[in-house]
Amino acid sequence: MSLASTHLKDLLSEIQQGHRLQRDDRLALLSLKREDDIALLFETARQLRQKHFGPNVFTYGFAYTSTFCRNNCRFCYFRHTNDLSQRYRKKEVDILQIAQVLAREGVHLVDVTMGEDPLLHELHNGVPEKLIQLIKDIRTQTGLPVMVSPGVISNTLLKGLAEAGATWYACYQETHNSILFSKLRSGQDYEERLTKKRLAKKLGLLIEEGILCGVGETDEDIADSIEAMRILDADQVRVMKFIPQPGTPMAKKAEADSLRECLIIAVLRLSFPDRLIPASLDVDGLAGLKMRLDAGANVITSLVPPEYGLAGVAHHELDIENANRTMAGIAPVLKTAGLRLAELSDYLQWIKDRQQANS
Ligand code: SAM
Ligand code: MD0
Ligand code: SF4
Repeated sequence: MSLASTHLKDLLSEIQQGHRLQRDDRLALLSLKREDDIALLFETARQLRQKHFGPNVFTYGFAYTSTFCRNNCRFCYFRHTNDLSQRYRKKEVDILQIAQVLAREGVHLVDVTMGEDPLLHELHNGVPEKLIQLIKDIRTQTGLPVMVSPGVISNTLLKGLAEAGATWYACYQETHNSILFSKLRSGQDYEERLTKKRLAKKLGLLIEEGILCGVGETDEDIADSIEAMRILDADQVRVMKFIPQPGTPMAKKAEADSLRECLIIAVLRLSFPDRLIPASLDVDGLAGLKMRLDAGANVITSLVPPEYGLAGVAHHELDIENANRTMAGIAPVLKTAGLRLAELSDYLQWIKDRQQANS
């Protein structure tokens, strides 16, 4: 589907006036090729972000606490059968120290992410206590909101995490094409993964839904994902381009195009003007930050403190030990993008408003 430039201008100005994007509009925008058309789309995305958030950007610290995983996702470096990936499991005391370092740096949230590590699911008196206690401790010691990204967990653990004071449950479907899902997340249940997010929402958690691009999806699949995110009423929505990982079945697949990720970020912004959309440092490192912010993202994720032996996900090393994924690293980029770090109170207010809207 192609869109003449005059129609594009009309469509974008309608969107600015509150017109809700239809599936055909999304498909047309996703297929834009001309540089100046894409620039116009990004400009509209920035204007919508400005309308809802002003120049404020939020920042998320990232702690990948265990790289052990029982799953075998074809795209992931940490898949169970990848002998090349180095495994570690951080101790509670070290994770708390990392959380405090992040808090002192001034991030707005700590994202506690992990592989589906069987040890995390161990029961103590019938309760999977370890992660619940960790979240409680991070909450009391930092006072910051916490996101948990543990993959598919039991309903008991999910409920325990909500009660422990977690604010967010992040769990990305990657695609809402169930056939492609089965190829990517082989051996995993599409409905089960989706249902955890619905339950999390019912439990009062905010939820983040996400997709990958460059994994064999079509524009129609992306449009379907956006519709699925809308039905899920996700509070934060993301896309990340696929990065090929050594030792995995998709190691030789070509790396996706960053511009395509940015195009999808912009269409997400037009579809969800008042929601949070990440620009992840995990994908193209610090060098890729400005283009994602320019496409309408308003959260910088995957800030990782150096010297703690922490890994990233899409890039397990890029820009970590050189301290590029820190507040000091991102500060100049924010400035050139004409944005500023939000106050913590702004972030807490946004959370409160979303929780109220959800209840
Ligand atoms: N194990 C949990 C799970 O899978 O939900 C939490 C980890 S979560 C941070 C892993 C996410 O990183 C995946 O859902 C996927 O979106 C992204 N990811 C993993 N491998 C990637 C790769 N090679 N390129 C880009 N993104 C990747
Ligand atoms: C990121 N590396 O934000 C993190 C991760 C998990 N909630 C997030 C994918 O890019
Ligand atoms: Fe495990 Fe998550 Fe990687 Fe899949 S994406 S292999 S569930 S860590």
